[in-house]
Amino acid sequence: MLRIAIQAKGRLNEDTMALLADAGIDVAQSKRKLIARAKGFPIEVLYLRDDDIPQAVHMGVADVGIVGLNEVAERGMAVDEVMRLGFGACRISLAVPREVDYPGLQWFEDRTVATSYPHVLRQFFADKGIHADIHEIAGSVEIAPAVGMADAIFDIVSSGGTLVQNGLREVEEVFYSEAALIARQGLDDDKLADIEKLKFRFNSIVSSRGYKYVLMNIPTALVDRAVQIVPAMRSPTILPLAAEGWCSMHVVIAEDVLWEKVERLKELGAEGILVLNLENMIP
Ligand code: PRT
Ligand code: ZN
Repeated sequence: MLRIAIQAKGRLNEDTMALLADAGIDVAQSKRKLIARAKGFPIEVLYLRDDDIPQAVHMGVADVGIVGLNEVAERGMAVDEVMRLGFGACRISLAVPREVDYPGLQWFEDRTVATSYPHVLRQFFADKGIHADIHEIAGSVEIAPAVGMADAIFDIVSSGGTLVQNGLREVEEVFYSEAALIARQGLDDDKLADIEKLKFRFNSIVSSRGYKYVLMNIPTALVDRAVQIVPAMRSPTILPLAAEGWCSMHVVIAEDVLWEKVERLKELGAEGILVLNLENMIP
């Protein structure tokens, strides 16, 4: 039986629970319990603060975990990154007061930078040969320059709205992060086999995101031209219709080009176009 550590509450919790549910792992939602048994997969769920997940996995309190790569990098714990999960995307960036005329990294020489990610920042400055004073604070990093605690900050950014609200400007993107499945190093073969199964389920969910399943009726004579509009995974599925000279074509289309493709197919002569959600895509 595997034990997986996930964030008890916070930004990653909802997407993590949804991923487990889509993967057929049914976790009893009792928030008061630290550990819950799941149905549908031999797994136990351990709810932790995200900061504690890399260490829990490193030490074997849990075999696997779902956590932001930013936390994995900051904690500096040796764990294996099994796969990236496509949610919780953000970056850890250096930001300076808006009015600073920023000439490049040398601006940070001998300045004070407030952050909750001192380890990642120390490594970055060491690589770049910058000597700065790193001031570790636990929260509300973005207000540090305004209250005179620091010249700049190094913090998580996603939309950038928080920086703007605090009169700051992002000048260097240092670390890209998203949620990932991590595993303890040196697990036995039984556990590794279970992790492979978990990975297979997660993969089929993550790779189906951003795609739609599209069905349409189209004159058989136009199929070749339709295929050029929508190059499918391997080749589109074509089924004959009872009506002479017509067929039904099924394809997978990326959401960002969906409407453009559908309009072109309609112009070509496709009819009865159905767009369906795609839950899993098993390669
Ligand atoms: O209680 P616990 O310790 O478990 O949670 P936490 O409060 O430490 O973390 P939480 O829940 O806020 O974030 C969990 C993880 O989500 C982070 O470690 C990142 O991997 C990821 N993530 C993704 C983010 C953001 N996006 C994000 N925007 N974490 C934090 N933020 C903060 C950011 O620091 C900023 O202050 O959200 C604010 C808004 O960001 P903007 O740029 O959209 O304005
Ligand atoms: Zn945290």
